[in-house]
Amino acid sequence: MQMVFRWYGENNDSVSLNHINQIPGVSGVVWAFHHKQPGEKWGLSEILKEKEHIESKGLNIDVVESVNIHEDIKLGLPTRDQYIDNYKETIRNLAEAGVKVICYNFMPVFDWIRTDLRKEMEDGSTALFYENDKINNITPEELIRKVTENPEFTMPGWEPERLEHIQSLINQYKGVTAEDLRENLRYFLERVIPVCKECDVRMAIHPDDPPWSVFNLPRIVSTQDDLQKLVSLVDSECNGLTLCSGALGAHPDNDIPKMIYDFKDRIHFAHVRNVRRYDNGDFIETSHRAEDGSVDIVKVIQAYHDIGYKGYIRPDHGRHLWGEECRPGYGLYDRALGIMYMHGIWDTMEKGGS
Ligand code: CS2
Ligand code: MN
Repeated sequence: MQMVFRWYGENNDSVSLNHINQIPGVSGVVWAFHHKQPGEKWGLSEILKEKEHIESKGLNIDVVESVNIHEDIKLGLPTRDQYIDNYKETIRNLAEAGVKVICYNFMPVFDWIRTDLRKEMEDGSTALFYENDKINNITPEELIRKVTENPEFTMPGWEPERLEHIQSLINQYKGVTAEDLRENLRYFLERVIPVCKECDVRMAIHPDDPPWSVFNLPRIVSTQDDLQKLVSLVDSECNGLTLCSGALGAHPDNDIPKMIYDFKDRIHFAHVRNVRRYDNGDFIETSHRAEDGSVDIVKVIQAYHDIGYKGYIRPDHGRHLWGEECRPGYGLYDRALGIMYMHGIWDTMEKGGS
């Protein structure tokens, strides 16, 4: 496995490249142009500039997370073709700079959703929390008001400039079924995967978070069956997965080690995160340690070791520890602890432990 660490860029992250370099066994950063709108092209010269900066600190740029998909592609509108053309050009430019894996998601309107970005835990740390009733009993309009009134409550997809469009976007999805969404994903993949093959890049879709439908929007990357359908959409190694143990692990039916064994040839990027699930559907993000959450991270890492995983792996969200001020879920300390936990399990297996 190749350990990498998500980094939001200079002036956009409380963690620096120097910090990342000091975590044992990290070879690269997972980066992106966060200022780009979905559907916008990423130019070669700006990519090369970022590459030079990151490489000057001794880290590689092999993994990008995310090149976001324009909603017109997800909705299957006639305007999608121009955005798909842009996407293809971005793939070519990223490949030219040496990028190997592109993580993306196909969730309508929102990326991950939580109801509390800094829920206090018993030990005084804070973590991302999802309260099922709150989402089930709130309309998107009310949630939008809450986000507008409380700037701290900003999640991916909830950026202020997007808020006013969210309601109309949600309306556009009325009548779009999961099958429609999957067909739109097929249309997209059938066009970009040949480009990936040509330039040796792998697409790695990130699962839905949480892995069920919210606000009646369709979702198609939530279960074992969904992953099976996804890999069958286009039968190529380039059509792959980001297996996120945290996103998928929020649903009790998802058996993460089984998914690792079953989809081993298609996993190009592993996100490792633990969550504690409650019977009412709530969940909180915990430390990586197996005993702290509901996902057995020891079994997860063992499964990667068993399949001889050579791909990229990163700690996903962490808790906020020791008073750290950082992006929600993306502090330095807990993710660094997570890395050492993963290395510990992996290295023990390498040395013949079980
Ligand atoms: C990430 C996702 O922060 C996270 O949970 O795993 O937001 C991920 O970056 C996107 O869904 C990928 O497109
Ligand atoms: Mn993830």
